[in-house]
Order: sequence, then C-alpha cells, then structure tokens
Amino acid sequence: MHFTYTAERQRIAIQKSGRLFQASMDFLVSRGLSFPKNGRSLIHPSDNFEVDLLYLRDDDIPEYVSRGVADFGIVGQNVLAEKGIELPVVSKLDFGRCKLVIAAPRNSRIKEPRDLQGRRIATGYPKLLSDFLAREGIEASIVPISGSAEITPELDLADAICDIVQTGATLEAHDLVPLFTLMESQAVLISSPFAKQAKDRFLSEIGINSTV
Ligand code: PRT
Ligand code: ZN
Repeated sequence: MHFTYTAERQRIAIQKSGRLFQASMDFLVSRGLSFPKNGRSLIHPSDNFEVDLLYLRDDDIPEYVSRGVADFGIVGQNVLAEKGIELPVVSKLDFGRCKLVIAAPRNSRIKEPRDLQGRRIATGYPKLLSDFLAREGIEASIVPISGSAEITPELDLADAICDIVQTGATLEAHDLVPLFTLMESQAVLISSPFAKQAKDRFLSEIGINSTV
C-alpha cells in the first residue's frame, strides 16, 4: 500500500506493542477515532478520520514527531525527558503512570544519593541519571543497559540502579529499596512543531483542548 501524505492527513505515532499500546488505542477510540481490525501493518489508516497511526518503538516517537514525520505522538514523559527533545505537550493523558527512581540493595551501605559517590549505577536512562548526578555533584559510573536493571546488582554489574517503578513489586522481588525519585511520569500527547493550523483543527474535531 502506498500512502500519499497531505498536510491535512494527520499521523499519530503510538507504541507498537508494550505497556502504552492498549491505553493509547483506547484513548484515541474514546475521542471518536475508529480503526479497522484487519492486521497491524506499521501504518494503520483510520476508517472514519483523515488519520493514520504509525506503530513505533516508544523510544523513537519523539524523533519522528520532532521531524514532523508524525504530527502527534503518545509517549511517556520519562522517554521524552531522556531523549532531551523539546516538543509541545498537548495534553497529559493520565495513564502509564510511573516513577524513575534510584534504588539499591537492602543490605547495601548506599542509603541516600550521596552514598553513590564512586559507585556503579545501571540504567536505561543515562541522560536523566547523569543530569541528576551532575546537579548533586556526585561522581559515579553509569552502566548503560536497555532493560532489566533490577537484576544487575545481584550479578555484580552495578551497585545501584536507576529505573522505572510502578507497583514496586519488581524492586521488592530483587530486594532493592528506592532511595530517591528523579521524576514522576505519565503518558502525554505530544505534537510536532509544524503545520499548527491543521493540527489545531484536528484537535478541535476530536474535542481535545490543550491542558498543558
Ligand atoms: O518496545 P518498546 O521500546 O516500545 O517498549 P519498552 O519495553 O521500552 O517500554 P514498556 O512497554 O515497558 O513501557 C512503556 C512506557 O510505559 C514506559 O516508558 C513508561 O512511560 C510506562 N510505564 C509505566 C512503565 C511501567 N509503568 C513499568 N512498570 N515502563 C516500564 N515498567 C517496568 C520497569 O522498567 C520495571 O522493569 O516494569 C518494571 C517495574 O514494574 P513494577 O510494577 O514491578 O514496579
Ligand atoms: Zn522503549
């Protein structure tokens, strides 16, 4: 299938699969958009709006939106902040709530952030962690990983971790204790900096007022 891009046709980037996928779909459906059930190619046209969904890794959503390849995106504030890409936030969406925390093993001597001096911290959020350490004047070694940070202290890859927590069950399961919250996060609707009029028209058609 070939898609002809017109200024009026809106592209919305959402997570292809994972924790935000279903809630993102539910949100769009709640605004009146409908999508035929046939398969999930990477571009999914709506059958009642001039809208295509783009299914992406959540980490790629800010880049696509900042370049105007997608007009809108739904992504966690944690991912947006880690990418360091400044984009207009149309609305907070009140799902995907979580926290980015630093945690250390219960039996470790690390009890507060300054105890991290000279230690190794595993994280999938190296930018947010290094910003925090710089602000606090702490020199620590960041061990960049892309997931499962909770396992790294018991494997002696790191002395502490900086990762997302929701219920706290995963920290608990690995005998880790949260020391400090770097940020609270929820899913947000972000918008590209281009073609503002067409986007505003679309937002008013689906009854969204910018709340941020
Ligand atoms: O494949 P893709 O790159 O798109 O997905 P992903 O694996 O990077 O992300 P995914 O689907 O795990 O999460 C997408 C977004 O959901 C995150 O960026 C957050 O904004 C949000 N979110 C909400 C969470 C959680 N809750 C969450 N609990 N993201 C991850 N977790 C993980 C966390 O990393 C940890 O391993 O769940 C574990 C902790 O959960 P609790 O409940 O045991 O504390
Ligand atoms: Zn991701």
